[in-house]
Amino acid sequence: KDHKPKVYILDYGAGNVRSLANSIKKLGYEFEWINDESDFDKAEKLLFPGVGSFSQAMTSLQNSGRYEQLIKYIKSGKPYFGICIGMQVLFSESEESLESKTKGLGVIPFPIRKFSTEENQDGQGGEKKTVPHMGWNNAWKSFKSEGEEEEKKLMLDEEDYYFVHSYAALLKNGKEEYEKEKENVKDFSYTLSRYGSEIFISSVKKDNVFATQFHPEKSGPAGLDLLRRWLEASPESLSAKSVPNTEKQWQLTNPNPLRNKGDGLTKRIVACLDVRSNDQGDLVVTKGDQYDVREKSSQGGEVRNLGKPVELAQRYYLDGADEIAFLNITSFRSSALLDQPMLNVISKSAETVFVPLTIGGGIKDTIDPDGTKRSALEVAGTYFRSGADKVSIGSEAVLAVEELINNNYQKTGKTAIETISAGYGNQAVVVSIDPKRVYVDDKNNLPEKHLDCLIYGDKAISQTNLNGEEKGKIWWYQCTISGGRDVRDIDVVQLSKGVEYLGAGEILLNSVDRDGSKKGFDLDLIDLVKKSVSIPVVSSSGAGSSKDFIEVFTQTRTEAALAAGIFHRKEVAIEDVKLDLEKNNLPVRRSNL
Ligand code: 1PR
Repeated sequence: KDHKPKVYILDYGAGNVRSLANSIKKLGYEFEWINDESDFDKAEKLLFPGVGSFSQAMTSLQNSGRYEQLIKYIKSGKPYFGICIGMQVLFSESEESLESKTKGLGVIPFPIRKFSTEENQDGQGGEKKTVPHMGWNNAWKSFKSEGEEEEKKLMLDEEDYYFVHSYAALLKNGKEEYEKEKENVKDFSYTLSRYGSEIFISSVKKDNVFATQFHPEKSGPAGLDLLRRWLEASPESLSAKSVPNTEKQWQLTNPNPLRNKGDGLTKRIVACLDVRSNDQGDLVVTKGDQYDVREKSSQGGEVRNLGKPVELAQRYYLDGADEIAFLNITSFRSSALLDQPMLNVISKSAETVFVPLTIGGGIKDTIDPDGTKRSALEVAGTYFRSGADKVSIGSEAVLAVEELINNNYQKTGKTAIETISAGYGNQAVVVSIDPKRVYVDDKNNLPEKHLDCLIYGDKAISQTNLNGEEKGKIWWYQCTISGGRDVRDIDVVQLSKGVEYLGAGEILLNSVDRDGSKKGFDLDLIDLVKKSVSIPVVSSSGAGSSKDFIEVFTQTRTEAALAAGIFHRKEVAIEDVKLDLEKNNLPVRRSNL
């Protein structure tokens, strides 16, 4: 009875598979990597955490000879668990590889299609939908079927899981189309999820094959529980023949009425750790006011020390943070790859923190002191292998967009954003922006190129929360580099559009003015950027209380809100922020730790 099945993981070297390995270890199981064909024979259970793109995954399966081996394994009837792209490859084809015409494994006769950015976010005529679908969403059973009991053991209805993808097994709209598509999947059990008005298959099971579009290894306790159920189940029970769906009616609405509003995603709360070495050389979490992280000179002028990075990351995970970001705030002074302590912070954190991790600071082409050249792609790859899910690019992104504008929007293919998003997918590339407000007396003195970035205080959203302080004023948002030290002649709208064009998948939007101020988020800045792009925006800087989170989620369309100081100083608990958001009918992930 105590025999633990031999678990294998199939990896083709594209992105963060460390987290899956860590979560299996955390659950008390051993595993091996698939190294050669004989490993497929030895495997009693196989996990395939596909990352990157569909065609990249299929091409590397084919080139490495794994394609036939994988098909053979699946046909053998032994349990398979595919994650994200590891689910999509089971399907017949994907819109993502229309050009290369790469086919999928064809286990599920159904196509993968791209989410529409054209439709309105919530069907009520707001802004366009953000793609990728990134964040926490839930999944519900599509049918009441005889097979339900068996599948129920794996998937639970009410949990939220972490998704990040631009393509999905989308159901075509329209009743007739539904009827047709239903035929193709009638032998499968699956859950559905909703993004905007689009419904897609979020997990699927037939006989020995189980797969999820979301990442259980990044889905906190709910994801770990799902993995645990799959690991604990005997291979025989996992591979038992599924009972075909008998129910005629599709269940197309979320059974949880609260989850039928908005785009379907929960509002993400991100905890941010600004990390640097203090004057004693220890890596500490620090926190600035308007980016100044030192105590006043009358108090000794030391770098503020708010704790140890790994410990704090663990604390925030347990408190229910939906994501954790580490910003290596002085990294632009040294080579990121030589920064072993920072790599250790990521790999140590990834051992116990099962929500997405972002690492920023120094993601750019660098030269080691011994003259060795390191590309940004190499630097990012090292972080991904240590357990990071996304890298965040700051200064380098500003320089890249300046160059893009000077070159009349001709891409070079060589910037950090382009190379990393080509290698690891755009969902893995965050751009962190550090803008400053610049007040102007007269808009006529402002160069025309910045006019799209102009805010009139009288019409400002934030005039409501700043007691009329901004009345009569006009300002724009200028970008900075090197942690706010140097201002550049580029505004936040130009930068946001430019980085999206280059392939960034998310924007982390700070504000030098609001950082550490507890005055609330700069709603005008956030609204401006959100309206300029269709990638997710994480709003940062200035959070002072739950009220500020409610405000940013009701007054702008931001996907996520980030805070540092109030969490570090334990002034506000993440759990309380979430409770308050919920009271205001804003959906949040509740982690039952
Ligand atoms: O330019 O690619 O090496 O990246 C450097 C990164 O470090 C950038 O993301 C930049 O934002 C960040 N950074 C550089 N210097 C500082 C500093 O504080 N001196 N920190 C810095 C940025 C801002 C937020 C902060 C929020 C929330 N800190 O990360 O956590 O403002 O704070 P609050 O809730 O307390 O208001 P590169």
